[in-house]
This record gives sequence, structure tokens and C-alpha cells, in this order.
Amino acid sequence: STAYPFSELEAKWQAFWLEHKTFRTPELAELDTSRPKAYILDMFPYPSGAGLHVGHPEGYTATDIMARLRRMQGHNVLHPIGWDAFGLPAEQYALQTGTHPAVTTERNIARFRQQLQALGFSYDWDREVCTTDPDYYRWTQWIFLQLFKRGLAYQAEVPVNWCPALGTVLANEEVIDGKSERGSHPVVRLPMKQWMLRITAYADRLLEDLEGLDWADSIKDMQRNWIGRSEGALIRFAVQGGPGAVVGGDAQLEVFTTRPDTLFGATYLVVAPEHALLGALTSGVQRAAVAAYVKAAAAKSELERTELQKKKTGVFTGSHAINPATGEAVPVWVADYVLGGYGSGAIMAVPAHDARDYEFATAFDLPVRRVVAPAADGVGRDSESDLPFTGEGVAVNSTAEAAGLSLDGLDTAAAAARTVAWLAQRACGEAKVSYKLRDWLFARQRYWGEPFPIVYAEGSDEPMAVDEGDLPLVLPETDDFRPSGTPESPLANITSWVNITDPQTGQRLRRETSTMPQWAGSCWYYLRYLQPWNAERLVDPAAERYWLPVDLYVGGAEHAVLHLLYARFWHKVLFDLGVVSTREPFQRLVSQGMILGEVEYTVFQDSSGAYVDEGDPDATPVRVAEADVEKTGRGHVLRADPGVLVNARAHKMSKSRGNVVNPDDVVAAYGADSLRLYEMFMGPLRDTKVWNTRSVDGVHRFLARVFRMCTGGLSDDPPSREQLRLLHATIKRVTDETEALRFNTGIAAMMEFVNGVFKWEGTPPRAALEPFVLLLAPYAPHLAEEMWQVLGHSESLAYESWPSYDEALLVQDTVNLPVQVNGKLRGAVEVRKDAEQPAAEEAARALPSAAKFLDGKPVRKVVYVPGRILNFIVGK
Ligand code: ANZ
Repeated sequence: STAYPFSELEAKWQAFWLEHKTFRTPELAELDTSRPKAYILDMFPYPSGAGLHVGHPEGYTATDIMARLRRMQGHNVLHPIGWDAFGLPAEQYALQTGTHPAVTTERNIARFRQQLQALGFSYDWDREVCTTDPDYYRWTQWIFLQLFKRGLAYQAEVPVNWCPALGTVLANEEVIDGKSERGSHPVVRLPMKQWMLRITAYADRLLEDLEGLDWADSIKDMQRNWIGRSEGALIRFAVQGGPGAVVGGDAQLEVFTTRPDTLFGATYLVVAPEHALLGALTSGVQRAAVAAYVKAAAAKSELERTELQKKKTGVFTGSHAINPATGEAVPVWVADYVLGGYGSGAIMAVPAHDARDYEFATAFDLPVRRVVAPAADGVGRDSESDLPFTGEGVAVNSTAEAAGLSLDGLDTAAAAARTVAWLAQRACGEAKVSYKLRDWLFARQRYWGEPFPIVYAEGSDEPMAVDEGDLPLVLPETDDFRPSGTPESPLANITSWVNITDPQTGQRLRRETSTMPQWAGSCWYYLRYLQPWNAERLVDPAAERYWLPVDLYVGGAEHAVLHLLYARFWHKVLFDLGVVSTREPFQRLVSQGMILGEVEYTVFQDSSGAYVDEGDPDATPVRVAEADVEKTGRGHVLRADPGVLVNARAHKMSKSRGNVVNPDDVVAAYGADSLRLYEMFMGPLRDTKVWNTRSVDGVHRFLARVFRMCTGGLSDDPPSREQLRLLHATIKRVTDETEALRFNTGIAAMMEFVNGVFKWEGTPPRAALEPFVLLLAPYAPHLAEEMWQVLGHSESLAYESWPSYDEALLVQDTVNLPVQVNGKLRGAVEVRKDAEQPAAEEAARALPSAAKFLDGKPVRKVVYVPGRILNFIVGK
């Protein structure tokens, strides 16, 4: 039978680990700090009502393997877990059911905790943190106060999504195509004073410090693109108002450009529809057209506005601007491909060298003037055939003698530098760095979040910090967490909480009623794990110096930008405050790939039931079972009707698709070790993978074989040389592959070992299996602990030394020696690498496929190259 008693032994070891606190990390004072440390961190889960999904155990198994490996290698390991529990879903659930978010959250956490423990993760459960716990968010509020006191938190008018029908403000994810997700009511954008965090002040450091991090380049690039640093210049153009424009005589229009070297090619200017000067620039005759244009632009998203290939739209304002180099008056247009929120919200358009400007100029018949030639073409060529030319090259047509500026012949960088210096001299411009990164909108009009420790004096809008000594400012208990009916947070309903009297001064005060976004608590949780019980400070400095940075952080790629950027930002602020000693929180980051649902097989039929192409207008998809499908060279086909092609596709797991795999079911049917092993065996950690329950059965059978291998009787004989070779080769492979996070190939090596053992003659020696059980322990810890006991040990193996291997034993000392007769290959024999000729010859003569050609013939000569070839030269 392939069965092994997984439920029983898994429950036994889970209880053992909890009872003995096997994975408790001692306080710093009790640690032998001469050992290396490993801080191995998971992205903590949001405890949703649905429980764990199979994506959680993917990353959590990977980090658990590393934590267990490092313990066995003698590291001090910190491997904690907690809950990111503020946020929208709990609040939405509360609105639907009337259950308080605190109740839902507690229930969900209890379920998650139980599920994680049932998977055997080696967390230190004494260090659990929860973002909704006042002892935790006290420090979230404390960090906010430090930001506020340093001018890094400020208030600004920012639009919120106000839904009059629902009487609430909605989060962006609750708004779909301008309608509320619930009920599909119209949503309007309403300006409201809101909290912002000045992350832009840290843009350069967030960019520079990426260099030293051991993160995938793709994720670093996503962060770089998000920050979007561009070096260029601001250039000021004098404005010449058209008839009826009310722009002042000394008015200037400032543009941001990354290509100041193309100044001579600027044949028109464009301002964004949001530009502050647009109204003043607009001439009388153009006023109606411009107003209509601005209104239409407001309805489009940024993406729609800036996409290439989109038909360019715009309207002439009626005014002109003077190019400071040429003195030429160029028209000023308004167009929505220029964004109000970037650079200065206005551009100099250089159609010869910018693709969007080129499209625009072509559409509106504006002049195109080449001012850069490809360097290889030499100077002075002026063909229009290859425009727009957006690369770097050599400046042409760029001399204004009167102005004392000539760029001709200079390469792009030199021309840009010359232009900026010339502009600066005349106070017409200067070098400027722009960022795509915007300050962080840090307020939500919601109940279930951290309250801001901010009050206002009666009749004043001036925010004042709550005393640090009065933290935590506890979220008020209420059953009335419904929307307030105004664009304010539901907290505004709780007037006894909002309106207070300062006990010292008797002053009447009003509390801030918005709450912090869900990102807040996850910005710094990795610090709280170091001492979650510390009531005096956010983190103990000595503990921080020892444990940080995090050595391995694993989580979903969906957090590659925002969470990681926000956490890095707060960490740098804490660094500046002297709260942490490290510039970066997460030294090594790995993003796990998504797990898709089982492959779905579909054929297409028309109304008469005949099989048709997917593209047929009459095609209806019909699901077919995997068993009815066959894979061929042409793709998947129906087994019963191989002429019919079957569409095979995996989809993201979703409730609506009905393809969600529940880890609880897998654990019940196959055990936690099987689930862990399967998720690691599916493929490389970073790759997207497709779920397949039949393959879970495969790894389950492997574990059952391990169980039988260890329980089927062992000998105390020393292992043979060949047995040792297999063992040591396995130790080396599993060690190397695990270190490199190539868990799938580490598992393959263990499978090969077990296959090898089952081919051994006689009872396997105990000394060859013991190290193997240790190798298996990080991957399938329950079974490994049990087998360790079967092998005669009475202690947990969690802190046993990781097996080492002997290089000398790895060398394979036999070879497959090719045997020829008269130069023709007749087979091969296994001999020692350094076998003497007589021994090799004897083995070769015994080879039946060679012997029949030697039979009865005189051997004239034997050519033998040890390890390479043995050739019999025979006569007729
Ligand atoms: C003249 C020019 C000539 C430009 C040329 C490019 C090529 P990044 O790299 O994204 O920073 N730009 C500036 N502000 C803009 C805004 N608010 N909305 C849309 N486009 C804007 O790109 C900066 C370039 O994008 C700037 O350099 C400007 O066009 C445009 F051969 O100025 B350039």
C-alpha cells in the first residue's frame, strides 16, 4: 500500500512544536550572537473571510524551507508572522451583515492561524503582530506624528470619489467606469482637504539605494519607472497674448523638457487642459472651442490621453510664445496629451524629434524642423524621410548668431549642456529634474483604519499633533460604522469622540475623522516583530542592529511597487530619525509566481452540435474532461475524434470561475507535507504555475515511499562506496539547490535518491538514510521528524546539523567504457575509471554484443585508452 499515516503524524508534530515552542527565537540577550543570523520574512496576510488560498502556502513554504535550513546550519533565525487586518473588505462585510469589523477580523485571524499551523510552518508564535491591535497601531500613529512634525505629512485639496446615492466616499477600487461597484450609482470627484505624505522628498534616495539590493532587476525597474526620474531643463518662453487674451505683458510660459538641445526645433507650445494660465492665454475667438475641449479632456483617463497612436486632439489658444533662441513667435495650443500633473504642465513641441509631437504636428499641419541628425550620417543632412528621429545624434540647423548661441556639430549631451548654460545666463531657464512619483494620498474616509492623532481647535483648520504620551488614540467602539452621509468618514458620526475638551486648557477641540490607508500598518511591521511586547519603544535599537536588514523577503509580485516603496520610504524616515541603523529594510526580495487553476479544456460547437472553430460566429464553448483529451503534435485533440482541436488554457483562480483550490481540502486528502512539497515541485518559485491535483498525488506517493524506505527495516552495516556516492551527491545537490531557492530541482534530487535506494540489494544501511531524512526536513518536516524518531532519535531534528558532503566521495570511479571491434562500436561495459588493461579486456570480452564478433577470430591487437575506449583488432 502507498498509504502512510500522514494525518496522525502531522497532528502529532504540530502539537509537539507548539507545546515545546520549538521555533521560539530567544530574546537578544539569550542569543549566541557570534553565530550568523537569518531574518526570513513573509508578506503577512490580510485575513480575509475566505481563508488561505493556495498562493499563501507557496511563498510561506519557500521561506519555511529557508528558515529550517538556516536553523540546521547553526544560524539564529527570526521567522515571524502577523496580520494586516485593517481595510475595506472587513468594513464592507460589516455593512452587509451588521457584524462589527473587529469581530470578523478576530474570527478570520483564528482561522488563518489554525490553517498556517496545520501546514507546519516554523513561525515563532510568541511574536505575532496585528495591525488593528492598539498596542501595534500606537506606533503607526507615532510614526505619523514624526512625519507630521518634520513637514513630511501635510494637507492638500485632493478629489475624493463621492457617491451621493450611497452617501459615502468610495475607494478607487470601488469605482468602476465612473459608477459605484455596489448599485452602479454615479460617482463624482469632489475636492477635499486630505492628508498627503511627502514621499517625493525621498525620490532620489529611493532610487539610488536600489543599487545595493539583491532584488530581481524587473522589480527594481518597476520601482525606477514608478519614481520616473528625468533630467532636463525648465525653459521660459515670453507670451504674446492674442486678441482678447487677458495674459499680462510680462507673462511667461514655463516648459519642462528632457531635450533642451532641440530648442531650435520647437515649432509650437502645448499646455495641458488643466494649466493655470490657459484661461488667460485664450483669445476671444477661441474661448468657446477651448472651453469645450477642456470639458471633454476632464472625462478621459491619463492613460487614454497619453497613449501613442491615439488620434491627437487639441485647440489653438489664440496666443503665441517667443522662442528665446530664435526670437520666433510660435503658436500655443492646448492638448490633452500634455498632463497637468507632470513637469510644468506645458511643453515645447519638437515634432521632428518626438513621436507624439510629430503625430500632432501632422494632424494639425504645424511646421516640422529637423535639428538633430543621426551621428553616423554626418553633420548637415536634412531629409524628412526618417522623422521623427527620437534618438541622440548631432545638432543641426541650430545657430542663432544674434542670440550668441550655436549648437551645430555638438553631440546631444554637449548641445543640451550648452543650451542650459546659455538659458541660465539670460535667466530664461535652468537645469531641472522631474519625477513621475507623486506625494502619497494618505487619508481614507473610512471607519476601519488607524485614526490620525490630530486635533483642531474650535473654528480652526490648523492641524495639531496629539501628545505622544496620549497614544494610542483608540478607534472608538461603535455599532454605527455606516457612511456618515457626507463626504466625511463614518467617525464624524461619533460626536462624543470627535468633540473633546482639552483637560489641561479647557479648550474645545475637534478630532481628525479620516483614517489611514491599509498600507500604513504594513509599512513597518517587520520592525515590530523584533520585540512586539516592547511598551517603551517601537523597536529596541540593539535588536534592530542585530536583526536588520531582512535577509530574505518573499511575497507576491503585486506588491513590487506600492508596498515596497512605501515601506522603504518609512524606513528611510526612521533612519533619519535614528530609530533604525540601516538604510534599507529588505536586503533580498523574491517575488513568487502566481498559481493558476487547473487547465480547462474547451471545444466549440455550433447550434447544430457540429464542432467549429473558436472564431465561428455561431460557436458556443463546451467544457470537456481532461480524460477525453489527448496531447498531440498539433496540440490538444479529442481522444474520440482526433480531428477536433481542443482549446487548453489555465486561468487565474477565482470564485466566479469556480476553479479555486482550497488548501484545506488538499491537506485533508494528502497531508500538509504533500501540499508543501507539491507547491515547491510545481516549478521555479518565481514562475507562473498551473495547478494539477493529479501531480499532488505524485509527490504524495514519493513521501509514502520515504515512509516505507525508513520503516522497512535497516541494517547497521557501513554503506558501500556506491551508496555513499549517491548519498553525498544528493547532499550536495539538495544543499545547492535549496540555497539557490531552486526547490523543485532539490526535490527531484531527493526523488532520485529514493529511487536509488529501492534498487539497492539487501536492507538499506541506517547511516545512508539518516542524512537523507535531515535533507527532507525543511521540505516535509512532519514526515522527517517522524522518520528521525523511527531511526532511533528522541529529540526534534529542527536544530540537528545540516549534513555535509565529502567532495572525494562524489567522484564517480566507474565509467561506461565503449567497446569496439575493428573500429565498430559494439557496446559498452562498466569498469573502474583507472582499470588496468587485463581487467578492462576481460570485462569487454564478456560483453555478449562484442563477444559474437570475436568468436573464433584471432585478436591481433587491443587498443585501450583508459576511461575512453577499448578496440579489438581481429583478423578474418
Ligand atoms: C521637448 C522634446 C524634444 C521632448 C524631444 C522630448 C523629445 P520624460 O522622460 O517622461 O520625463 N513632457 C514634459 N512635460 C510633459 C507633460 N506634462 N505631459 C506630457 N509630456 C510632457 O519625458 C519628458 C518629455 O516629455 C519632455 O521633453 C517633453 O517633451 C514631454 F526631441 O521636450 B520633451
